[in-house]
Amino acid sequence: MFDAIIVGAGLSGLYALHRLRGLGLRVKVFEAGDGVGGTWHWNRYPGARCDVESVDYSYSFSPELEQEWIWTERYPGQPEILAYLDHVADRFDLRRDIQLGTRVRAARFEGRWHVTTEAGEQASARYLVMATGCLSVPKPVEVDGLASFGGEWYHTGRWPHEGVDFTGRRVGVVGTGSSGIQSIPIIAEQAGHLTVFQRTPNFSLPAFNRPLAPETLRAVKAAYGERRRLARETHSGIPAEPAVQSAHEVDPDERRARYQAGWERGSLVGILGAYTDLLIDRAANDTAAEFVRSKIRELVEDPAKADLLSPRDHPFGTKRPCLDSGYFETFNRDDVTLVDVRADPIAQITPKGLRTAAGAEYELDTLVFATGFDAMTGALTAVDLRGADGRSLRRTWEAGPRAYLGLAVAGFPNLFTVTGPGSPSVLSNMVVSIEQHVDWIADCLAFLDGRTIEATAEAQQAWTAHVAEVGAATLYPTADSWYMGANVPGKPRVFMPYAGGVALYRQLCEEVAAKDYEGFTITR
Ligand code: N01
Repeated sequence: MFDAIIVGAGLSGLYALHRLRGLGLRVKVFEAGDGVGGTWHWNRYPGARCDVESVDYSYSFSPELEQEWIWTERYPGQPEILAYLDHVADRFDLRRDIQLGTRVRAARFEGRWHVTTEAGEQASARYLVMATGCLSVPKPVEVDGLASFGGEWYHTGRWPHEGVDFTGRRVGVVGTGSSGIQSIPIIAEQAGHLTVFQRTPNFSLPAFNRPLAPETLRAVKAAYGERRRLARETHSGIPAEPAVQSAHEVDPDERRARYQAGWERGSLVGILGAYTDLLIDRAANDTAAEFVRSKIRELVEDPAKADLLSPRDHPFGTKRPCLDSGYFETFNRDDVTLVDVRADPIAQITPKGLRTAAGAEYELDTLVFATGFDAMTGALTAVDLRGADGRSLRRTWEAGPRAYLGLAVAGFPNLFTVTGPGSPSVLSNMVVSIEQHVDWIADCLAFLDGRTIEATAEAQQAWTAHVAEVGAATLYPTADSWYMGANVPGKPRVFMPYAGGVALYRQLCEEVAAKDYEGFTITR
C-alpha cells in the first residue's frame, strides 16, 4: 500500500521520487532495467551522446548537486550521464524505494491504482505517475527473416552492457536518425567494412564537442541561477537569445553569414534559432535547409554520395536534427558503403545478410538496427492501463493521444504522465520539461491531500484542439517523423508534442494550478 507508484527510474522517475518523498508520501518506483537511468541505461551504443550541453542537460532542483558535479565534456556521453544519474540516486538516497528488474504489465483504477508487474507481483497506490519516457520502446525489426540471420544483431536502444566488438566484421547499419548518425562514424573505425542502409537522409550539424574547461564550468556555476531562468524563458529550454527577425528580412549574404555562425556554434539552436520563421514558413526554412545541404556538399567528396545524403523530403528541423562528430566525413572512407533503401527497399533478412527488392545481396556478419522508437505513446500504451469503468488507454488513444496539458487523461483519475503527449517534451530540453512536470505534479498532490483528481473531457478536448492548432501553424506536420507517429506502421498520424514552447506552456500550467486546478474534477 503506497501513496504513489512511479513507473520508471530515468530522469523523470528519479526526480519524481525525490519530490514526492519530500511531501511525506510513501512512494515506490518500479523500473524494468537492472539499473537506474532510463534512456541512458538502455542506449549504450557507440557514440551515444546528448545533443544538449551537459550544463543545461542536468537537474536544477538542487544547488548543491549543481555545484558539486563536474561535467567533463561540452556534450555529455552516455557513460557520463549514467554516472551522473547513479550519483543522484545515491546522493538523495533514492535506491531504497526503487525496485529494479521489474516491468509493470498492467494497472487498473478502482479508487486506487492496482499495479501488476510482469512477474505477477501486485501493489497499489492512490496515485500513479508514469515516468516511462518518450523514446523508450524500440520499434520491432520490420523486415522478414531476422530469425534466419546467421550473424549477430542489435538495436541501438537495447545495447548490450558489455559492448560489441566490430573488429574486422562486415557490419550493416539500418537507419540514419540520431542513433545511426552518432554510431556510424565509430562503427566505421572498428569494422572491416560498414554498409549504411539509408531510407531517408537527415539534417545533421557538427557538435564540435570538446572537453569542458574547468574555468568554463566555474563560470557557468557562478551564474547558474540566471542560466536556468533564461532556459525556462525560452521556447526550447536551451538558454539562447530569441530570434527577432524573419529570414526574409535580411539579404542572402547576411543570412549565410548568420547560418555559418550558427554552424560553427555546434548547437541544435544555432541555425534553427536564427530567425523567427524557420519552422513556420517553407521559403524561410528552405534558406537554412539549402545552407546545410551546401555544407554536406563541402564535407562529402563524391558529389553523388553528397546528393544521396542531402535531405530534401522534409523541411529542416521538422524531423529532429542531429548533432554529429564526423558523420558526413565517414562516407569519404573506402570501407564505408552507402545504400539507398528508399530507391530499392530492404526486402528480406537472409542467413548471410540482407536482400533488397531488386535482388541486391549484402553479406554481413553484424546487423545494427538504429530504426528508432514507438515514440511518446509507446511506453504508455505498452502497459495495460485501465481507468474508471475499466476503460483501456490503448483503446482510448486508438485515433491518437488525447490528454489534458499532456499531464493527465480524462477517464483515468489520479494518473499523471510526465512529459506526455500534448506537452513540449521532445521539442525541448527534456530535463527542463521533466522538472516542470514533476514540480507541477508534486504541488498538485500536496493540494489534493489524498483527494481524487481527474481531467474533464471538456478541458481535455480544448487542450487537444489547441495542441493540434499550434502544431498545424508550423511545418512539423509536413514531415513523416516520429513526432507525427509516421515511423510506426499503422500508428495514427497526429502531431503529438505541444509546439507552444516551454515558457508559454509553463505559464499555462501555472494558471491552471492557480485556479485550483481548472479543467479537473476533484473529489473526496
Ligand atoms: O530513431 P529515428 P533514432 N527500413 O526514428 C530508419 C533521440 N535521440 O533512434 O526516416 C529502413 O530518428 C528511419 O528511416 P525513415 C532524438 O530525439 C537523441 O535515431 O523512417 N529504415 C530513420 O532513418 C531522436 O530523434 C540522441 O525513412 C528504417 C531511422 O531508421 C530520437 O531519439 C541520440 C526502417 C530511425 O531514426 C530517435 O532517434 C539518439 C525500416 N523498416 C536518439 N525503420 C541525442 O541526444 C526505420 N528506419 C543526440
